[in-house]
Amino acid sequence: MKDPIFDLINNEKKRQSEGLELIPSENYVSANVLEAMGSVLTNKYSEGYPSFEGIGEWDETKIATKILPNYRYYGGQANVDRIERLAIDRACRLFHADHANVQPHSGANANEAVYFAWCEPGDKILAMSLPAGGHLTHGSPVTRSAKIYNFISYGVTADGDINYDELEQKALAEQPKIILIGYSAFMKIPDFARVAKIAAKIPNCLLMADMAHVAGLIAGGVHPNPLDYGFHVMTTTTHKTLRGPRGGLILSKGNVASPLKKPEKTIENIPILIDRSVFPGTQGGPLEHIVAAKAVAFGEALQPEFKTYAKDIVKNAKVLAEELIKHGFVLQGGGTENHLILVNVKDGFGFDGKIYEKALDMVGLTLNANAIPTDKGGAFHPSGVRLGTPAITTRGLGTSEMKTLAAWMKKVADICAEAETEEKLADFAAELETIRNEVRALALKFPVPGI
Ligand code: DSN
Repeated sequence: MKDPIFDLINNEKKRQSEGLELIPSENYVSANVLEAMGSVLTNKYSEGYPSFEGIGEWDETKIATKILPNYRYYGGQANVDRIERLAIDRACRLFHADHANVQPHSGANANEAVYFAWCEPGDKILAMSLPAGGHLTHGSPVTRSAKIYNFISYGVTADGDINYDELEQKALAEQPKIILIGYSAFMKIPDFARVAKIAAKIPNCLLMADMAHVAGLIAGGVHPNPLDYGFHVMTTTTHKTLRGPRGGLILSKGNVASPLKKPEKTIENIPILIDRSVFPGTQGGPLEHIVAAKAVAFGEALQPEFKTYAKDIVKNAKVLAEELIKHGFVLQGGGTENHLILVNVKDGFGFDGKIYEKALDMVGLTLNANAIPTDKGGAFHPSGVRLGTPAITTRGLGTSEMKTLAAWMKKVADICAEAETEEKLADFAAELETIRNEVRALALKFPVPGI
C-alpha cells in the first residue's frame, strides 16, 4: 500500500504552487538544496567537528584531496568532514565571520547555545520584548532560557524603532552579560554602531545579534552586517531570507581553535566556547544532510544573482507597503526598510488579525496574524497581520504584482469588515472564490522552484 504521507506531500506541492506565500519567515529553496536535504547523508552519525585548519585561501577545489584531521566520535567521516568544512568556510565568507558553527538544528537552538556558552545561571541578558517585536527565545517566560537566565527587556518607540534611550539606560543600570539585538516583527534597520558604543561601557558584555529574519538581506548586501560594527556573535536561521534548509547557524569573531581543550572564558575565545556549547553542550549528532543543504544555500548566496534577489525583496516590500497605505491600511512604523510589513487591521478596519488571516487563506494568500506593540488582543485575537516578500520574490513576482496583491488584500479586508466573524465568511464564499481563482491564475505563472 502506498503510504498516504506521499499524497499529502503532493497536496502540499499543489497548495504551494497555486497560492502565494506571504509569511515573511518562509521561502522556497532551490532544487539543489532539496536534493542535498533528501540525500544519504541522513544515514550518518558525526558528533564532533571537522578540522578548523585552513585549506588555503578559500580554494574549494583543494578540499577533495587534502587530508583533514577531525574531532569526531565516529569513523567514516571522509565526506562529511569536507561537506561541513565547506559549509563553515562559505558561511564565514558570506558574513565576514572568523568562525561559523553550522550544526544548530534551529534558530532557537542557536540562541540557546550562545547563552549557554557565555552566561552562568542567573546572569542578565538585555533583549527586545516579545510584544515589541522580539522573539520567544529572547526571554519569553514560557521558554527554558528564561528560567535559567535573567532577561531584561527594551521596547520600541511609537514610530516603530528600537528605543535606544531605554536600551542604554537599562544596559548601564543592569550591566548585562549579553546585549541582544534581534526580532521577528521589526521593520527598521538597527543602529548597530550605537549599540556597540553602549556595550563598550559594560565590562565583559557580549554583543549578540539574532538576524534570522534579515540574514539573506545581509548576505545580499542590502542590510548592514552587525559583525562589521563590533558585534561578537550573530545567530540566524538558514531558511528565511537566506533561502536554505530549515536550520540554525552561529557566526562569530575571535580565536578559532580546537574545541577539545576547555578555553578561558573570554570574548576572544567565543568561537571555541560556542563550538563546545553546541556539541556536547546542548545538542547531539549534527544533521549532516541539512549541513550539506546549508552549504549549497550559502554557495548560492555567494553568487552575484543573490544580490539582485535581496535588492528585489526590499523593493517589492516597499512598493507593497506603499500600495497598502494607499488602500487605507495602517502600517506599524509607517512602512518598511526590510522585507517585513506589520499591518494594524484593527485600527484600519475594525476586525482582528485572525479573521483576516483566515479569509486570506481562503483566497490562497498565506500570512500570519500577529500582535502589534501595545496590543490588547492577546495571542488569539491580535490586532495585526505580518507579511513579507522573500518567498514571492523568489518566484519572480515584481512591483506590478505587488499592486495586484494590495488590491486583493483590500477586497478581502472589505469582506472581513462586512462578515465581522470567521463563521460568517461562508456567506461571502462566491466573492472569495472569485479572488481565489485570480490568485491561482497569477501564482501558476510563477512556478515554485523544485516543483
Ligand atoms: N517562527 C519565526 C518567524 O516566523 O518569525 C521565528 O522563529
